[in-house]
Amino acid sequence: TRRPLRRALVSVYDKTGLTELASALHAAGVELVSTGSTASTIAAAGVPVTRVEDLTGFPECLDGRVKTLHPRVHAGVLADTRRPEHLEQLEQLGIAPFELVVVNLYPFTATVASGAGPDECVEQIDIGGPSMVRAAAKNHPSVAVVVDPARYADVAAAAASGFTLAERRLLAAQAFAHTAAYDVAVSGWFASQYAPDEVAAGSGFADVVGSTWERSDVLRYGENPHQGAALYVSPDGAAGLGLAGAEQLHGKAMSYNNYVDADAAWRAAHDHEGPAVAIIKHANPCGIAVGTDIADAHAKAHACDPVSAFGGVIAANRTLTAAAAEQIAPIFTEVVLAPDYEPEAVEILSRKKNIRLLRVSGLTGTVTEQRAISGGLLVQQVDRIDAAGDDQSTWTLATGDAADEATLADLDFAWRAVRAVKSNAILLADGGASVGVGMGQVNRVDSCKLAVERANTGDVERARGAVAASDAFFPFADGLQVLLDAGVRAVVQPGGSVRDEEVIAAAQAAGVTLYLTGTRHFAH
Ligand code: 93A
Repeated sequence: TRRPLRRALVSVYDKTGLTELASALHAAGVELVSTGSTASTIAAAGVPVTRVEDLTGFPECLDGRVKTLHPRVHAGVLADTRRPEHLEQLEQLGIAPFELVVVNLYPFTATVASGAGPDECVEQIDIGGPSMVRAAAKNHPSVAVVVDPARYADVAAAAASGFTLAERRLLAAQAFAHTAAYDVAVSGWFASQYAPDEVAAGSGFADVVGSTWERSDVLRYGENPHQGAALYVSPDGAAGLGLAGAEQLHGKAMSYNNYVDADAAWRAAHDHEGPAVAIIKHANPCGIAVGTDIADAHAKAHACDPVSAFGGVIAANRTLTAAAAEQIAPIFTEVVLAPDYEPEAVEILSRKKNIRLLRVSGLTGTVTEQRAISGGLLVQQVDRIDAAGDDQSTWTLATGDAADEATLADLDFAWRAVRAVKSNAILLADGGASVGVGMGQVNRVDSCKLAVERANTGDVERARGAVAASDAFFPFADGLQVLLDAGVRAVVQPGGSVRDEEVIAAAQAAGVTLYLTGTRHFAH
């Protein structure tokens, strides 16, 4: 199925690797046809090249807007050489077919990013390039198409023998992905420039659909080894913001699951204002704490569940200190994230070969998040601790004595921390640290039992005297009763169940303070 290369159409904006490619093709006996400055670059390297103008008999015109948009070019790209009648027609028209098309497009995204004005941006919308790319990709039974200079080595290697059909199919798939991404960038820019009100009014979230997300890394695999995966950065992330734009200071390459957990950890640590540390496993916290400094916060977070913290991801919302690094070093840890590191901290942690150290600049400005569903995509605003009911001053005291200052601080902490726990979520806290987490159960009673069980593992009984937060209301009194029986001193929950009265009565009977937020924080 290899199709020997006799003629190649080469028209590239990015001249990287061009002369080497042209030399290799020429050495293999491939005839080159090129546009203006591509042809000049090839000729300057001493490689023979035919100018498109000489092929078409038509000058490049209109400032280069019309270069390759000509039947003599497109018939040569689109002829299906499996069909005798196509070959016959080419013969009659005096047109030779192309077996290879190498194109890369005008740099539209880079022009927009440079802050250029609208006219300049529009001028950088490539018309002829995508036409050739799409034509060649459509005609992959006859033509190989290359859009990425990273592929030139493959072209040089295949110059003498040609590409197989399987290779041409793969190249075609990449080519269509490339032009599709290009058009998404163009449409996104047009929407934000010329239809911003429509975008804001949210015919949904056109900012997502039309955004210019770029692949920044191909990951070894996805959630499991049989799943392919890649990392994309949003336009915000490209500026080095957020996890996707992180700088890795040490360790093995990040995996898909590392990213998932790192993101959960990073967000959880940023839900608190004081120095905070979140330790995450399988996207759930095995400990979250605030402290006098990062080392203190880490010690408290780790103490929540030292067994589960093994192999976890640790995020700090302040510079990671040497003292914190000394504490973390003996614990097997997959990833550490921090806005910065004391130089000594990097040195201490780098003694471990595999631990990944990431420097991350803030949360992104990204306000929406996506989740794929079968046949589509769900888009929503990101959940942050900024809803009306997250401000303690808006809470309603449903029963019991108004909490003292320390208890209020713990309730505030627990409410912020429970946001990071997968639903159904119950979090017990004491002294600015989680002490028991009940996560991801399909009924709230089980989450309550789990939180209490975790708090009371070993010989410690930490549930007694702790405060509790529930991410959503108690539908019945039974879940809350588990917490009351375990001796919690105060509870915060959204309220709003049809059985609120029963639930409040249970707290009242136990003499426990209960606050209602009116806001919930499901996380599924
Ligand atoms: O302005 S275009 O849309 N019109 C065309 O007919 C055309 N043909 C090729 N842009 C066109 N190209 C693009 O020119 C290619 O996609 C490539 O990016 C660039 C190469 O031009 P040169 O060889 O003059 O550098």
